[in-house]
Amino acid sequence: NGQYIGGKESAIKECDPWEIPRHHVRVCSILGEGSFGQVWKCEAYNIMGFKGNMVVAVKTLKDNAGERERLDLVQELQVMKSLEPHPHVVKLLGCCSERDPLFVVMEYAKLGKLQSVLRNSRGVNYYTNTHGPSSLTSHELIMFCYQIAKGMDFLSSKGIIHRDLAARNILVTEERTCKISDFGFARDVANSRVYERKSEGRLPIRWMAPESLFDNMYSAKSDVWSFGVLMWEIVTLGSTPYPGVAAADVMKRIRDGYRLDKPQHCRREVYNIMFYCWDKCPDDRPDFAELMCLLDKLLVDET
Ligand code: ACK
Repeated sequence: NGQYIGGKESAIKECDPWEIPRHHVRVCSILGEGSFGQVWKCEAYNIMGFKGNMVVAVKTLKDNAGERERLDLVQELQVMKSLEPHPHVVKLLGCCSERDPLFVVMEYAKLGKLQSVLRNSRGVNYYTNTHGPSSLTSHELIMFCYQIAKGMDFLSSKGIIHRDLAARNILVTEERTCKISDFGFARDVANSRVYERKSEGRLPIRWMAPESLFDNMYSAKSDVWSFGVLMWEIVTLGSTPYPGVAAADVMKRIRDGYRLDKPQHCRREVYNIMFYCWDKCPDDRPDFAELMCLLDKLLVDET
């Protein structure tokens, strides 16, 4: 019962190879929405050389979105256009950008956000504090970390800083493969390596490195800090970091050298890796290539 959108559109300009005729995109259902954006499950017809219908995810802006949100989505599209395909980065399939509404057409990841996958895997008694069994094995959890490190190694090698790396921004496919998404904040900093944020929007405080929190400095190494927090989210099956602590107090604690505790069921070797990501000095943190090696070693030693 979906509808073709903008069915009368004609004469798509040839200049942008990413441009898809809007009437080839048919909306199936809404996947989710934030305050300014929406993501739709759609069928796209004859795109990317694929004959017939393909299930895709389409990101759009809501009517109340302002210029800033629009620029964020345009920026996200730009970053995605600049990347060659990688197995652990959500793939851009095309866009409808010649008139409003802007559509960013991406590959569809059936299981949705990693954060929900983690939370849904919890045993029934999680909230009574008696952990029931998880439908994810510890091997799978470390595999998620490894895949994300691999995707981030690729992005950082392209000079891309994500700046909002967190379980809510990782998507999971039907085959349980992790894909990095949500490049709305990402910046291509190939020329500067360290990005200085000029204005303050809503910030992901609990995932931010001290130099980002206090000096607005972002780099591949501030993404590494966030990766450590993301590992903590994975190991705790989607808990919110610094549970019960207000954001202002999180900042204070980080400044005073406090770090996330080792989760109850977390192996020391796993905690050591995340702790290494939280070195006060960015240069003393591992890079994503080293994180891949450390995580790979855990996976090998396990088997
Ligand atoms: O957990 P979810 O279903 O996964 O809820 C969110 C929602 O849209 C708002 O972001 C889902 N979503 C976003 N991008 C995609 C995608 N490429 N494939 C499948 N679901 C997606 C996300």
